[in-house]
Amino acid sequence: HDFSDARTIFITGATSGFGAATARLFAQNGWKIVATGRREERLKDLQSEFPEGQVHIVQMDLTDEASIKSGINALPESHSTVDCLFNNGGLALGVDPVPNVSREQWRTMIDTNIMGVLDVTLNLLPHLKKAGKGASIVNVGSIAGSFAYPGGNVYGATKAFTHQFSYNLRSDLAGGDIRVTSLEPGMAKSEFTLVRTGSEEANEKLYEDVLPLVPQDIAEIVWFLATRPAHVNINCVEVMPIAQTPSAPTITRG
Ligand code: NDP
Ligand code: 8X3
Repeated sequence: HDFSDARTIFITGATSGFGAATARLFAQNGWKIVATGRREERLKDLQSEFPEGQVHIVQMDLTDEASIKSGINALPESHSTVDCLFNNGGLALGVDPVPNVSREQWRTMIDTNIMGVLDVTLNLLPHLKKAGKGASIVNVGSIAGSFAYPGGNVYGATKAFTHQFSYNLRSDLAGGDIRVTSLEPGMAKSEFTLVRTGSEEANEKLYEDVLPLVPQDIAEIVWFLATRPAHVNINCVEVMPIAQTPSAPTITRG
């Protein structure tokens, strides 16, 4: 296989859920992949599914700036021109309302969902610039960044950050070639709820009798975004399963 002319997508959180599905979809369509995440075994499994030279893996912890920098600085020449950055890695921790929260969990969400996205973006910009016209950044926000719910406190706030940072980044990059999209999904079945609750039971219960989005749905949207003509910037995509609706603000009586 000759991948010398293939485009490259850099994915954070490629070991599971949206990131893993997106890696597979782009690889099946001939793109080169930089797959990153903490769980190295899963990265190796992903790499082994595709021809040699197509998937470059980097063990990277989004809460650790040094690991982001060293992973990006060590990109091989073959994967160092990046056409799309999928800022996807992230997590929620905890479902309880204030004040029944853990400061440590809050810190982890802020470090991962905010500082991780910032550090990856800043360090990857020169590689996106090398790609020139058609380059894009897709940042994963959430409907939790727009719609409040009890227990959403800091998770939702980190995703509101993602939305506004995406828009502000577009402003900073004005006049250049790099597009920026805030992709804001609703309920989707991945390992998200398992990580958030630490409970198989809670995970099963949330998705009971409902058809949520699946990672492939998100992968197909990322594909659409990354393959628009170079002059088209889709600012924001908000997507829910048909079974989920934006509900009215809650009223407390009595
Ligand atoms: P998963 O739990 O299935 O995947 C999360 C990914 O993020 C994993 O690959 C994980 O990799 C990575 N990740 C988490 N923490 C770190 C870290 N410190 N360093 C590096 N990678 C990390 O969940 P989803 O696929 O659903 O989540 C992807 C994104 O989508 C997240 O940002 C999430 O907030 C967002 N989202 C999810 C929704 C849902 O309902 N599922 C809806 C809207 C948004 P590893 O553990 O190997 O490091
Ligand atoms: C995940 C969606 O609504 O479960 O970002 O918080 S929600």
